[in-house]
Amino acid sequence: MSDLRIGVVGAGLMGADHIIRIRDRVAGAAVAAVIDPDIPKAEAASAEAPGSTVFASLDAAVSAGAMDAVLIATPGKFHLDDLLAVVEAGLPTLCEKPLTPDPESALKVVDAEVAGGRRLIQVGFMRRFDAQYMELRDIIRDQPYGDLLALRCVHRNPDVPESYTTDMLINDSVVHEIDVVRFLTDSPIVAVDVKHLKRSTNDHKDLDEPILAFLETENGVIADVEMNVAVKFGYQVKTEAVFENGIAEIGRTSGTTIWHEGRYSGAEHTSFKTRFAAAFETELQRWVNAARNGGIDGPSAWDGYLVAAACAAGTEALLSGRRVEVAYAPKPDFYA
Ligand code: ISE
Repeated sequence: MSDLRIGVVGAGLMGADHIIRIRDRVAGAAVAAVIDPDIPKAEAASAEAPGSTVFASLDAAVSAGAMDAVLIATPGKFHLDDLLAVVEAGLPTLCEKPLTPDPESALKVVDAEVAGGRRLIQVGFMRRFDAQYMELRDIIRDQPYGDLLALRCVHRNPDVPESYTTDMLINDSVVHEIDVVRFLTDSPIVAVDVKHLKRSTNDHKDLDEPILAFLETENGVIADVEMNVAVKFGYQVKTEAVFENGIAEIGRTSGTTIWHEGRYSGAEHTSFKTRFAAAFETELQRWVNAARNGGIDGPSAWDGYLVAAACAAGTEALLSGRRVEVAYAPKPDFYA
C-alpha cells in the first residue's frame, strides 16, 4: 500500500510541527500538500516535506486531488468551512482542537457528518493518547483503590502572547481538561464554575488569571483545574486522582536529577511540544493507520461538540462568576 498523502491546512506553529513529525516519526504517510494563503509561510513549511505542493486554499488542493487525508492546524475560528469541505470531499481529517469555537457551529459539523454517513473527523485532543492518562483511565474504571472521588488538575504555561485574552483560558486551555475529564471518568460534564485567584502581576492588561475551574461530571466527580498561563518557570500539566483508598498522580516530570552544591534539580518542560511529544506521535500514527482504511481512531466530531457545549458554559461561568449548567443536544444514533 502506498503512503497516505496528507494535506496540512495551516503552516503556523502547530502545522509546521506536525509536518516534521510526519516526516520523521510517522510510518505509512507523507505530507503531499501544504495549504495556507500566506504563500511564503506555506513554502517554508513545505520545504520540510520533500515532494509536497503548496496550495493557497483547501478547495484548490481538493480540486487537484492532491491528498487522501487532511490535517487541519489553523486556529479554531477558521475550522467550520474547512470541516464542511472535507466532509463533502469524503476525506478523513484530524482537526486540531477546538472542533469549532462554539456549540452551534460544532453541531453543523456533526449534522454534515451524520448526513454524509461516515465518521471522517477526529479532533486533536492529544492527551487521550498520553500513556499516563490512558493508565489513569484504566485505574478509574477498574477501581483497585475504590471509587474515584475527585480529580485535582494543574495546567500551567510559562507565558502567553498579548493576543491571549482572559476568555481564552477556557476555550484555548481548559478545553483540554474539559475533554480529558470526560475521557477519564466516562461521564459528561454537567456544570462548570470558575473562581478567579489573586491576579498575577505577570498578566498583561487583557488577561486576568490564574483561575480555578470546577468541572462537575454527571457521575458526581468534581475536577478542580488550576489554570495558570504566566508561571514563568515552565510548562506543567499534572493530575491527582483521589480515590476512596488511595491517590494516583500523573504528569510529574521525570528525567535526570542533579545534585550539586547543596541542591538537587532536574529539567522541567517549557512547552506542550515536549510535554506531549509522545502523545502527539501516538495520536498521529493511530490516525494515519485508520485514515489509510478511510476512517479515524480517536475523539469524534460528537466529542468535539460536547467539549464546545461545556466550553460555552465555562466561558459564561468565567464572565459571570456563577455556576453554569451545560446544555447538550440529543446524541445522534450515528455516534452510539
Ligand atoms: C495551547 O493552545 C495548547 O493547546 C496547550 O496545550 C495549552 O497548554 C495552552 O494553554 C494553550 O494555549
